[in-house]
Amino acid sequence: MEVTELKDEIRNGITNKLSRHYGISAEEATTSQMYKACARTVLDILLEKRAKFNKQIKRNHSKKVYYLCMEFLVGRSLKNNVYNLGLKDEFEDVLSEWDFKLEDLYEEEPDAGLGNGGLGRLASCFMDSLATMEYPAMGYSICYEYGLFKQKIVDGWQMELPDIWLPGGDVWLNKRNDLTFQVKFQGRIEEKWSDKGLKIEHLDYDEVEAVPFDMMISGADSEGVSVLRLWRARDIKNFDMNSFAQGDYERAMMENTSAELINKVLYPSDNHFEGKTLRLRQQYFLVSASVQNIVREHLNQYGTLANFSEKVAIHINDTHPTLCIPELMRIFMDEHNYTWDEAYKMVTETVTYTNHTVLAEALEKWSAGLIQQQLPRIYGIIKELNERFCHSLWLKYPGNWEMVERMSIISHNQVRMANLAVAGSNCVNGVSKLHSEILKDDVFADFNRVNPEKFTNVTNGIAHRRWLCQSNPELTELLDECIGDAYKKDAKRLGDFRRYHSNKAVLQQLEKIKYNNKVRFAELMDKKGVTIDPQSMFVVQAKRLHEYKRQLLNALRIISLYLDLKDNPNMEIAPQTFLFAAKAAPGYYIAKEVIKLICHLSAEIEKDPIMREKIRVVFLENYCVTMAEHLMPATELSEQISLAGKEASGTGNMKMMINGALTLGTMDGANVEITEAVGRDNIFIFGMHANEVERRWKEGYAASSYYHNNAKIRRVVDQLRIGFNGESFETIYRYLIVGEYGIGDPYMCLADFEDYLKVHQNAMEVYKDQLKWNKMSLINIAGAERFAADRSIEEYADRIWGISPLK
Ligand code: T68
Repeated sequence: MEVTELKDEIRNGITNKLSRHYGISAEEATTSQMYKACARTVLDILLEKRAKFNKQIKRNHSKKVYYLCMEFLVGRSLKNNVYNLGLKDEFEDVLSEWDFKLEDLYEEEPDAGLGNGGLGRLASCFMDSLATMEYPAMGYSICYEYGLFKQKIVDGWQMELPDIWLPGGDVWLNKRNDLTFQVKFQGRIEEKWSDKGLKIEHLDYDEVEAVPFDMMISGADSEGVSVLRLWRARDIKNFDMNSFAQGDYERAMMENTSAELINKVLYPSDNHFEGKTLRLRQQYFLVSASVQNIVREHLNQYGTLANFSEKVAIHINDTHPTLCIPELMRIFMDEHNYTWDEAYKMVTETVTYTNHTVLAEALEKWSAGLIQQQLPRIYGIIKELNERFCHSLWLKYPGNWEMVERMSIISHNQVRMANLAVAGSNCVNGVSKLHSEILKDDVFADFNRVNPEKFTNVTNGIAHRRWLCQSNPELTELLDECIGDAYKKDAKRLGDFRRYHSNKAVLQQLEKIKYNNKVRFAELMDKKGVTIDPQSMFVVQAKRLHEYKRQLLNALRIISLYLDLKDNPNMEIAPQTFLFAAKAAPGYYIAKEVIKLICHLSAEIEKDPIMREKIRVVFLENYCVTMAEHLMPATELSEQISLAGKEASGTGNMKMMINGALTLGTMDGANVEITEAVGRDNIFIFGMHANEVERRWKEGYAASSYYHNNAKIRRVVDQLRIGFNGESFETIYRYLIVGEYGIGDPYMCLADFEDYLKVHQNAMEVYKDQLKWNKMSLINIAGAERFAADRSIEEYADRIWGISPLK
């Protein structure tokens, strides 16, 4: 289409929306009304585009992937879609006719925070890549009414407020009343014999209706559009028609809550299993509605299920949607009369699974009784699946009952979801090389012995168009000038930037861009009443608050520096700002104590006018996708300091590196591959390696010996009891030295402490030599070529799902 035509279409779209929804003209519109009118205009463009794309997929009989995930951390949509559609200039021009700025409209949009952290954000990045590379794909999740809570810090303590995103966010949702499905809970199962054989009947169940709301995600410079289908629950059975008919409205309205509870709120813990009934109902609700939808769509197109696994790949992102395995079995057997063996074959050929954690407390183990009560038919299938599975193992490894018990799906009245996911799928992957090795050697060692071909690795990646091009326009411009813009569609081309590693002008330009981004970030924070000096070095740890991620180690190091500066106020150091951004799960006490420590340490330093010129600690309230988009481009040193072996991959590490930050981290998750990509000289690595951690742990780790034998550590830890800003941190002191079960410091902060201090000193030395620093920064930007989500998705498509792009 011609530019003028495009602009006409946009102008008409906007004025029509304004007139239809608000009865006003563009001149009369508020910023919020204009945002919504633009969003609706974009949505219309996307719907049309999606319809075309869908037609082609259908015509080609392409195999399709369905990505099931309890979380999608979408963030804002307007900017991303306008950018990906390539309509930024056109929108800007049209809006300027009415004195509106596109940038201002972006600010009207609330984040869709339907996820906790890395797992949910990864799912969103993948939707972007799937659309851009024109893969036939669809995402499924829940339309939570409240996403991840809003964080408020009061006197250093985290408070949680509801995240009300729908007014403002709902313009992106396209309701599909024509595609509802019934999901059954509770009740009882009866087996009846007839001349057609055994018939399973589910009686006295509670029924909930699933209503889909579609979100469109545009591909960049492509014909592709991904649909993210979000389910909402609607009550159908509990409505008391009798009372209603008799005019007793009060009574009829009662009870109308239990179904709608299902999509009320996202569970706010990451990397932790929550065995609550409502969470189980959420999981089954997602799975049942999605699988019914997938089967229906397949039947509509092909009229048979015989070719199901040939045309359908269902991916379960972590174990949260694992119930899709027994749910598919149920549909194949109970509704389409397949035998057990036929159904099992089809299911395992269809389903694939990604593991995102090795933490024991995160592995899902549902009480068998709870599943039996809530999902009686599903429980029956899991039980039979387990019996057959254990029997086959027994035949293969006669007498090895220990191994069979370890691999069993049900054990001690608990359903182990990871074992079910592995047994019911054809491929299992970890999210970084190291993590995938740990899965094979440790978590799934027995499964790997039986089916080594099932296990593989796909290292995570990020949507580089969002995290580099949209978030960091100045760096994007520099890259365009140096290497052209092919890297936007082909991230490998970013590697070409290496050529400039000794180009002084480019290196200076990099430094200037970083400074400008820091200034912008400081200005943004200033509006919120937070003072940051852009002349200081920005050292950032931004991620969920978790013991294994060791924000505490970072805090202990800052305390050590603080004590040194107290001793010697004239110490020469480059001014540094230590930025923390993290949400803690609401019930995670020690995590909240760490936030409090950081905040009080910050206040203590702030009181000392000499100290605060040199170091400053800032806790950024309410970290979310939008804040990350401002923070990543401003980061100079990226803290990735988890205990080796615990962080499955990390993706913040990739976002910071692609924006030119240097990583200071342990040999954990994708840090290992980042080290490979940039070389040992362009990264700051410290601490024990995963195997060393394991060995030390087995020997019996004693944090107290570090305390007793190392004066520096002792002084820092003792300072916790003395406290900061009038607040003592006895709990953290005890956590480190005494421990809950006699094991102090379970994530070995003290063991890595000295090495961490050293590597920081080393980083500060290099920082003094800005040219060298910029060179390293450039090599990191170029090295990020392999951490694009496009690359991850290509690997999934080729090696795991067996799907091809449309063209
Ligand atoms: C993260 N996991 C990993 N989990 O911790 C991170 N958990 O290393 C990895 O990079 C990322 O996944 C993507 O692979 C999570 O984010 C959760 O958020 C979560 C949510 C609910 C229950 C358990």
